[in-house]
Amino acid sequence: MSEGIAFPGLDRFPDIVSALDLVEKRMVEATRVDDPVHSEITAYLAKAGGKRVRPLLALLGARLGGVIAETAIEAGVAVELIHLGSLHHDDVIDESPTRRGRRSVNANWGNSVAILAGDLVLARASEIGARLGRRASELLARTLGTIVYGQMLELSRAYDLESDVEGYLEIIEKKTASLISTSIALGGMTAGLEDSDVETLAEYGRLMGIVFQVADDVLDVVGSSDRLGKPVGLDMIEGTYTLPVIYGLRSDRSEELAGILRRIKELKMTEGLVADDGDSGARYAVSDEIASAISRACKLLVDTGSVGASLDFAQDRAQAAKALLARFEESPVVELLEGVGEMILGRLPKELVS
Ligand code: GRG
Repeated sequence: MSEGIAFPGLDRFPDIVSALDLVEKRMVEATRVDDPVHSEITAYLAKAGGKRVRPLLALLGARLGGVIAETAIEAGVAVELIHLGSLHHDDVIDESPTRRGRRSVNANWGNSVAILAGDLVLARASEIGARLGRRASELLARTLGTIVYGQMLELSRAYDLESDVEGYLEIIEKKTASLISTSIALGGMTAGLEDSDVETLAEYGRLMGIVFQVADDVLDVVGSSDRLGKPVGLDMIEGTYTLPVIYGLRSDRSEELAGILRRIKELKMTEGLVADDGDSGARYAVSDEIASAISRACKLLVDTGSVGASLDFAQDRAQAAKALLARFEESPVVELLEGVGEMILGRLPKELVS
């Protein structure tokens, strides 16, 4: 199973907890088609769990403006459906055998069906967006375009040993932070917050989205495969050179790291990254040689301080996001939002987070 984020303190908000339940039900309903056979496919990922970070942020944004209205729940469904649609496509691109601890849609039904199911889910998100009005609908459509463009940039920079922090930031802002930003801003819009407050929430979400992705990228280096639900170092195998790797490539052991990364690429190209359909279900099968190269790379990234520097980068942004909330009156919701950075970074091994 992949790691989840616990949201301590959420039980103090029974209205948000019950709104999240409603989002859950509506989301599954929204992914159904006329017949049960195809519905099993189109609703498969919606039923597979997930942290529901985006709907939660939409609801918290709405709660900042007062009560959670029906439109806030719809906003929560729309943003999670966009997330789900992009996951369908992401798993096809990565040939991923698993998602959320289960076989992926593509592993079960093939790439064509997975792409179509993803498109259907996205179409349902845009129907809901249209019901929320033109401003919401434009924001959701723009965000979807941004996510797709971010993914195109990521693909075009695969295995690029010249990858830099600026380029990395551009990619993660687009592929991850844009939807997190939209989620909380849209929630605030549904509650009628003033434009300047909505803009602050959007910026808060952008910064937290960066924190979220950097934490994910650090986990790829220092996590355990059991808890991640995928092999450690998968990003390096796939040629996605994230912040710790970029720092490593600028460290005094850059040549050594570049050599390991070149070898991993060679092995990936010759061996592929096969899905092993064993008794325990689909999973990645990584050769001993790739695993040993990955383990050397990960150790180097920790020893050169590249992991630590990535965490500092994330922590700076988490603090900046928290500081933005000063414009809102103190309240339990603001307090919860102030703690989101710590929650995200709390997913990382304790000894890494100061
Ligand atoms: C939407 C047509 C279309 C294409 C999408 C593949 C692609 C283009 C974009 C990739 C977007 C993507 C998957 C970004 C990564 C975002 C991310 C951090 C995913 C993991 O999110 P979590 O941890 O997952 O919230 P859960 O399972 O908890 O929901």
